[in-house]
Amino acid sequence: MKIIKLKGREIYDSRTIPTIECQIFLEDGSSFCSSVPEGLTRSSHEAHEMRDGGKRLEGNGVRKAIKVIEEIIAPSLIGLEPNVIEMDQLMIGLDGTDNKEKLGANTMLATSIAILRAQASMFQQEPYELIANLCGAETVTLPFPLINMISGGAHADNNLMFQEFLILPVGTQTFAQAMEHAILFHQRLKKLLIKEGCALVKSDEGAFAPELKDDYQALDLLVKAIDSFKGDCIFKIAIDCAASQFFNRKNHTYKMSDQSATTNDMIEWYAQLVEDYPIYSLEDPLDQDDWAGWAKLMEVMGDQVQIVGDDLFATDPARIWHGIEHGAASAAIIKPNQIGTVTESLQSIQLCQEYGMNVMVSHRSGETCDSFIADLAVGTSSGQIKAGCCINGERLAKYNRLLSIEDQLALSMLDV
Ligand code: 2PG
Ligand code: MG
Repeated sequence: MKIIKLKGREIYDSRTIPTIECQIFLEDGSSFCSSVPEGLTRSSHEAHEMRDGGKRLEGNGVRKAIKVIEEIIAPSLIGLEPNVIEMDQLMIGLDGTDNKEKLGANTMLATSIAILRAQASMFQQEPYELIANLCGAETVTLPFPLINMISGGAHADNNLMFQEFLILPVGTQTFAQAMEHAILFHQRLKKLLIKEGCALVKSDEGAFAPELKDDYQALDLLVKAIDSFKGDCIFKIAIDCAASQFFNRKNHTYKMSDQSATTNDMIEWYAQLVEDYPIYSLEDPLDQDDWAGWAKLMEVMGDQVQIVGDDLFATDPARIWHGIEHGAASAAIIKPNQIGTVTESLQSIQLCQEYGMNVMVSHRSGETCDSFIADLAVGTSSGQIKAGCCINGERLAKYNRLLSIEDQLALSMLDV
């Protein structure tokens, strides 16, 4: 089934920033769409995002990206059958730069995901089934969700230093049950915040963004909500510190409220935090280029808590490999738009899995309703996913897709 046309379209993400949608048409009249998200706290190691610049839409328009899809990529794909691995290679060749400067990671990823969907449908497969095939996997598993409940940092208009305070429901048998517990938690936390007199302001990812005394109060609120379940549902806490945001590159210190802290101070402080709170995971606890600090942190607490690299790795297999060699983290965040193609995202995941590093597939803070990352998490059996709070359509699109996949897998097991 050959590709007959590619179309690019400018749509808006959850922050009202323009983003690119790609639609691929096949000769039987079917078509497949995909759109890509956009990050706010971007790693400086992410691939290039193509935007128009200039005055229109504050420079964020994606008309150039539309032109790239329709005038540069389309002529190379039209007349061929969709094949994501081959076509990703083709686009990487067309781009020819180290960081997708010419075609744009946003442009390439939108096209790559649409190709994957078209290819899957040709074989009457779901996208996650094709992903599992591409990875040579015979079985798949559902990930467990890490759900953002309180936001701070650059994602919220409040005084909290850390970007995300997430919870993960533990001890549940199914994804559906984990979601049930998360939803109950969200309701419980809402009541607690009302009781504390906090305004129910929402962050970019739909999480609560209350004005609190400090980050400890956010953690205390989560613990209070956890305790209120009296063991009926069990939760652990995860934090995305997004430390590059409060790192001062000039004097190599971290700004914590009024004080400045060295890497060693930060490590000591995290060690205490992990003692005091039921923390399962710390994402980006240190700056994205503080490799030595990360390795030290791993030595001190790597066996007690999952240490996750997001800005550190930027989904780049080369940086992940460096991290593996230097023992810098025990998990990697995978955000396909940091690298720009499905194929390279799969390479990063497989590299982690081969060398015993955990994988957490992730959304971005500016999202569309595209649910590709849900299929990516299942098809690669990533084990973990974070897609924001369990509220707002663009976040629920991912969680609901996972519910639907779990349901399909249960049905197909019954069929056998
Ligand atoms: C993160 C993400 C998503 P952003 O840091 O993990 O939660 O934020 O998309 O702004 O980089
Ligand atoms: Mg992060």
